[in-house]
Amino acid sequence: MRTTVGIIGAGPAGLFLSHLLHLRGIDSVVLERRDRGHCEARQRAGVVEHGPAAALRAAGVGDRLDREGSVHEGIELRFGGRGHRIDFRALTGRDVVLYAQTEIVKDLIARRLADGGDLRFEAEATAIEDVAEDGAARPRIRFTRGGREEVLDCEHVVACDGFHGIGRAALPADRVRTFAKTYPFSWLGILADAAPACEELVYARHERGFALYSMRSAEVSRLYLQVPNGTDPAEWPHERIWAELDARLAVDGADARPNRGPITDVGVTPMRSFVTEPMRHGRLLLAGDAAHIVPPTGAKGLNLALHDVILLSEALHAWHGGDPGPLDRYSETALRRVWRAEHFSYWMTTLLHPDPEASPFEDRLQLSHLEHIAASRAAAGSLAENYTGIPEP
Ligand code: RFL
Ligand code: PHB
Repeated sequence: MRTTVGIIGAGPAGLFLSHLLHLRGIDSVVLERRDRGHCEARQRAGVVEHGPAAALRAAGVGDRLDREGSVHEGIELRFGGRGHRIDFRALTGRDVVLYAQTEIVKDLIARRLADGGDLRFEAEATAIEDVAEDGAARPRIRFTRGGREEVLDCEHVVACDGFHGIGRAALPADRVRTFAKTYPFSWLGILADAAPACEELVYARHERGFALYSMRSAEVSRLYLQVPNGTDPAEWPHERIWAELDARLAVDGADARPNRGPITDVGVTPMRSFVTEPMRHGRLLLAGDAAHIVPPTGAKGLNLALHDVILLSEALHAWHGGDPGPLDRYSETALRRVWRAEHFSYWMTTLLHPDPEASPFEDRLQLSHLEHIAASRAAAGSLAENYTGIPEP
């Protein structure tokens, strides 16, 4: 079997790349180890920056995002029993769209299949190898499907296979540097059939821990609680979850409790920062979570994945037109944005989570920093700029 671009992973990165390449007349095959239903149901990100939202529209896959997504012109920072609105529109002229990653994945799968795209579910890539052909080394993906081993020969391979995929490990260890940071807490993610009690996202810093109030629709709330690493969701019966959310989202003199309703999904997400440099070796390229991870506090992971593949589709198109320059610069260009997002996500995380290992001094600094953002237009502007879309250098 042969294709121009072999893509491992049918997450947002792999699917959008396959669609963007199709629009440029470049064929690809997407190999995905899970089944379609699993990919479409995996609860994850919700915030789409202005730029990636525009790119989805420009690629003809933004109709439902425009119809069903909701435009958010700000967020609330809540601490010390008070809420402080960060007005994105006033500070940056931009906004973000709340549209679940599950829906982006559904839209992209439907569109690829409608366009005759070659998506292979339950096809697990097991190795990426170089094969000598006409004096050049071409990449080959080995994969298993239905118990059989098969091979896919390609001009390029793009590993969009997430943090636990095989792509990153296929880069030669002596050419690669990785940078990593862990955090002394995780997030408990909660999906509930309950009408959101607020219109905008609330990022709450409370002595008991961070809480995030987000939503999926007029009927579904998406909530997160900071929990210790190693937490088993079974330690969090539904009554405990609601009581904790009530406490952490409390506002002085007002009822800020979230509306309650049946909880349909609970999961624990560890917090991690991670970068691989470079994101390319020869004809093997990395994109999205395969190359970099951010803690979810800055809402950047999905956006970085989409930005990577926008760059990559342009670079691969140029390469096929005889210009290798953009592909040669792919890693360096992508990493500039990645590092900005790494810093912003780290900054938002350390700003909003009381660190169980921090000293009382550091705790006070955190509160002072929050007060500064609430009081200073310049400080709030920096948060808003980074949140809505990282300014190009
Ligand atoms: P994905 O989505 O992990 O997809 C990788 C795919 O590769 C498949 N795969 C393989 N397939 C074949 N062979 C193999 N050997 C394979 N190994 C793996 C996997 O099955 C999977 O289908 O990576 P991608 O496409 O790079 O997309 C990245 C995003 O999913 C991720 O960055 C975001 O979800 C992060 N994130 C958020 N990002 C935002 O921009 N805004 C947010 O609000 C936001 N909130 C979040 C988040 C991530 C979270 N979790 C659970 C990690 C909230 C949470 C709770
Ligand atoms: C979400 O709605 O899932 C969400 C929103 C903002 C974040 C992280 C997750 O920072």
